[in-house]
Amino acid sequence: MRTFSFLTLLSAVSSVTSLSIPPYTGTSIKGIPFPSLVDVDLEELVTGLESGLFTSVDLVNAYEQRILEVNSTLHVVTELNPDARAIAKQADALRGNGTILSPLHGIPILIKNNIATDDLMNNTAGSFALLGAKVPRDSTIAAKLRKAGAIILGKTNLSQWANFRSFNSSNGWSAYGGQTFGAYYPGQDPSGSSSGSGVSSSIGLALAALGSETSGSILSPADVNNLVGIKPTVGLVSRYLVIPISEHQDTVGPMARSVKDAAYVLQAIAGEDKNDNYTSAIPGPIPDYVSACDYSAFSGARIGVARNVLDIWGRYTDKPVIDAFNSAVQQIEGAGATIVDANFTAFEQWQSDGNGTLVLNADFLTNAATYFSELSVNPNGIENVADLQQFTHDFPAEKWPKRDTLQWKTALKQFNNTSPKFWPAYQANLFYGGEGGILGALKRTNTSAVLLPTQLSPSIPALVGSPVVTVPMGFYPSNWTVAMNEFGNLVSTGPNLPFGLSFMGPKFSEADLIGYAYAYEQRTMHRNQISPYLVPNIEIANVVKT
Ligand SMILES: *[C@@H]1O[C@H](CO)[C@@H](O)[C@H](O)[C@H]1NC(C)=O
Ligand SMILES: *[C@@H]1O[C@H](CO)[C@@H](O)[C@H](O)[C@H]1NC(C)=O
Ligand SMILES: *[C@@H]1O[C@H](CO)[C@@H](O)[C@H](O)[C@H]1NC(C)=O
Ligand SMILES: *[C@@H]1O[C@H](CO)[C@@H](O)[C@H](O)[C@H]1NC(C)=O
Ligand SMILES: *[C@@H]1O[C@H](CO)[C@@H](O)[C@H](O)[C@H]1NC(C)=O
Ligand SMILES: *[C@@H]1O[C@H](CO)[C@@H](O)[C@H](O)[C@H]1NC(C)=O
Ligand SMILES: *[C@@H]1O[C@H](CO)[C@@H](O)[C@H](O)[C@H]1NC(C)=O
Ligand SMILES: *[C@@H]1O[C@H](CO)[C@@H](O)[C@H](O)[C@H]1NC(C)=O
Ligand SMILES: *[C@@H]1O[C@H](CO)[C@@H](O)[C@H](O)[C@H]1NC(C)=O
Ligand SMILES: *[C@@H]1O[C@H](CO)[C@@H](O)[C@H](O)[C@H]1NC(C)=O
Ligand SMILES: CC(=O)N[C@H]1CO[C@H](CO)[C@@H](O)[C@@H]1O
Repeated sequence: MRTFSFLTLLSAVSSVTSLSIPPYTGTSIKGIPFPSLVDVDLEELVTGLESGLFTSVDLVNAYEQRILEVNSTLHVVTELNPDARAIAKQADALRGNGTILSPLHGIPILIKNNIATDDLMNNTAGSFALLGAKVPRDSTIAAKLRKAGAIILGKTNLSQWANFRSFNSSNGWSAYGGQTFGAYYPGQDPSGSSSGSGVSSSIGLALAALGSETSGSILSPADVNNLVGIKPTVGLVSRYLVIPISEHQDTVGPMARSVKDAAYVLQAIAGEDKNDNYTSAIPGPIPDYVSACDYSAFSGARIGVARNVLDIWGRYTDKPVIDAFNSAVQQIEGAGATIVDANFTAFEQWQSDGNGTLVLNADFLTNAATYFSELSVNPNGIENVADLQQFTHDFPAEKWPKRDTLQWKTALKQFNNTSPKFWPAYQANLFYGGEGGILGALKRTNTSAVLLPTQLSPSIPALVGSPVVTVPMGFYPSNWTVAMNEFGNLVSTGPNLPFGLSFMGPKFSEADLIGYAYAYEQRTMHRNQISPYLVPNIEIANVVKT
């Protein structure tokens, strides 16, 4: 357990001579105790910057060296931003004359390699098809991070095309970035598709990272990498110039080590954008997500459990996960919530329905073509999914056919989302996610959130674009038997691997979900109960000039 606190450092800084150093598990900078970068949170980094203990340039140097320490074993980061140090210098200069753009001012953040930046970094979704491609301007997300003063430190590896290429591949593999591994067990499946974002946040290669989700791609890597992940409502965050799968399901969100840090990052990226008209559904001013972090959030709350989903899928879920979930429900009840069943009434019917795949295929055909048409430089002349498939088959480094392209082959046989056939398929999604799924369950039971183990939570909210927040809930016992993934190259479950708890809510209920997630996190702090087997050694102290 760490013992450093925000207040400890403030008093230490202001009275260095009479300092009595408290015990701590981190490092010390200029003789002053400071948490290790694997544990540090945003408020602690801000305190260090404000007190002059270190600069943003120091942070960039430390994080870059950490990335290089583990890059050849974990393959987490595909590209460093060559401008990061100059941006940090500028942030330091602004801070020096009293200009602070936001709480993220001068803080390094990594972003998934499908979020475009108009700079020297490539945006490829892990494919050589887009290497060297250029966008005419920053994605709205990247522009918002810059406006908040954050430093985009680099691009993280991912399951190629956000896992929309193969029927049989491995999480976290891309032709461009290689195979990402998790840091909690040698050869760990990092899950996906925001694999590098998950692993980099978990071992402190930046304060936090952005991932994207169509169905599980933030939640699942947050789950297995001991992180908080926020999958925002589709439309809360702009997708403009983010390589798409589905306009109806895609969203971008933070992956961080604490609920509050995730809330700070969400605050910076949420908001309306004329280039993504789904954001016009935002119901009002963006709430203050940081002050939504409320220890008493469960007091008087009605919280549901998707009991029938647990009954149906629980059979295939490992006992440690179910046991931890049952304890979590009890703790939430003990914290003042009323717990009721909130069943997804059409869940069984949904399992044998194929409309969800039709919707994703149809959206990808249209939305990928739109993204390609927005490029200002398109070196391989990729205009649509057929071109992409051809390129991938012809380019040896794409590892076809060992890594297949069956997702595209299937999509290309089908209609796109301008076809009249799209509407009924999409309506089926809205039923299974809505009346028959999460939205109906919330309404019928008058609950403000529904709980599931994160292993079981992503699919139904994905259908309607509703939000989910995951928080660490526990981990497998140290004698758990190792099991491999289907592709045969990754450890999918094993000793000490983490897992999380999901809070699912109505659209645009992020502030409530953050409140619950925080109230649960602060009572349990499961994140601190296990450590990664591999953590970089470089700390800020190693780069600070004294
Ligand atoms: C990651 O490591 C590989 C192998 O050591 C190296 O070639 C590559 O340049 C590194 N990537 C970055 C971003 O430094
Ligand atoms: C602060 O410094 C920045 C960068 O050097 C400069 O652009 C800005 O004008 C300065 N602002 C004030 C209020 O001095
Ligand atoms: C982007 O890709 C080009 C082409 O391979 C390469 O020359 C360049 O170094 C890459 N950019 C970064 C920041 O790695
Ligand atoms: C968004 O814009 C597209 C055309 O750019 C239009 O077809 C669609 O109806 C708009 N959607 C909303 C929700 O306004
Ligand atoms: C929820 O579903 C389970 C079956 O999985 C059932 O036992 C339970 O009674 C249901 N709860 C409600 C309130 O309908
Ligand atoms: C899609 O939903 C419709 C309406 O419920 C149903 O008739 C049809 O069989 C579904 N299609 C597939 C492919 O499952
Ligand atoms: C979508 O399908 C329609 C009808 O088949 C076709 O005219 C259009 O070109 C397709 N759009 C894309 C992006 O493939
Ligand atoms: C729903 O629950 C809230 C408490 O969370 C309560 O204030 C409200 O009266 C309830 N409404 C209905 C219709 O039961
Ligand atoms: C792991 O340890 C627990 C007790 O700590 C024991 O009950 C269980 O049988 C062990 N499992 C294996 C696979 O050895
Ligand atoms: C998936 O790929 C792996 C590795 O090539 C192979 O061993 C396995 O049999 C494949 N599974 C299926 C279902 O095709
Ligand atoms: C850009 C980059 O760092 N690529 C590395 C990713 O990982 C592979 C191995 O899987 C390396 O070969 C690349 O150099």
